[in-house]
Amino acid sequence: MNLSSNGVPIPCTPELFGPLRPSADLLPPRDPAALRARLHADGYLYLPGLLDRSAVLRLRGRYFSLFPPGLLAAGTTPEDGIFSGRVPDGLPEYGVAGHPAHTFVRSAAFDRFVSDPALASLAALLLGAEARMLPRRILRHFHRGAHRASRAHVDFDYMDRGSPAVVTLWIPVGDCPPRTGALVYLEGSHRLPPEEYAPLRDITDRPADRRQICHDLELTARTLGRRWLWADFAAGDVMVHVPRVIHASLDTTTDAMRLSADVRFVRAADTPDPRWLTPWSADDGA
Ligand SMILES: O=C(O)CCC(=O)C(=O)O
Repeated sequence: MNLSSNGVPIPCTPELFGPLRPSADLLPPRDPAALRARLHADGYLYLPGLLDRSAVLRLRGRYFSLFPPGLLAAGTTPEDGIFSGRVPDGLPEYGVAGHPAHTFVRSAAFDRFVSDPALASLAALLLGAEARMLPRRILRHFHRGAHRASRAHVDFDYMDRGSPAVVTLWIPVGDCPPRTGALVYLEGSHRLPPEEYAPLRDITDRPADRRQICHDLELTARTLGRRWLWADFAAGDVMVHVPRVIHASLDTTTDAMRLSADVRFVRAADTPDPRWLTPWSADDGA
């Protein structure tokens, strides 16, 4: 399997990659205390099949239906989300006003989907208190050929002006194996002191933005002596992670496009980072 992130190849070897540990067997009513302990031990929870697969695929279809003709391959459906190889002319920049992603995160259908009580009750269980979803919910859509993905980072660096007790839920909106651009987590990295990865920030392809750690995932893994943990995500799966775990995404190289949502919860009584209190726009600078 040829994998890359932001155009930089990363060899698919056992030294650099390992499997994410599934935790769906601990979901309530089975063992809530063990689920919480697992999140703190691993820095993430991989929950295959938490959501209804058909509801996730319907959401995928609704999003891709918003595009003008030409984005989807002939003879395929919006639910398939298969890239034609061409982005229609005249679309605004990704995620800014007028782009379908900007419209979609403000839509009733998206709001209903992320307001699924299963997500809020999971967040409440993990936070140990009533949970509040932050209104800045991000939709990420990547297609093959763009060589664009999320660089290695920790969420904390983007939300350090409010309560640090945050849980992020990453929801693939469609099947998302590594070649479709899956998220990968650096094993045990939530326990690393930030000074340990600070030098990597000088090697990034975006030196002006100190929040990202590095765009080179092989270099990150080798420097920190840890593997990237991966899974063959399917529609219906949910990942949960803590603000200090290093994660990144892989480039999309399949015809199927990568679509995902990330939503975050804090304790209802806590003060959240004010930048996360308004709906996401790709140019909001947060
Ligand atoms: O979906 C991605 O590529 C990045 C998502 C992410 O960083 C997050 O959910 O915290």
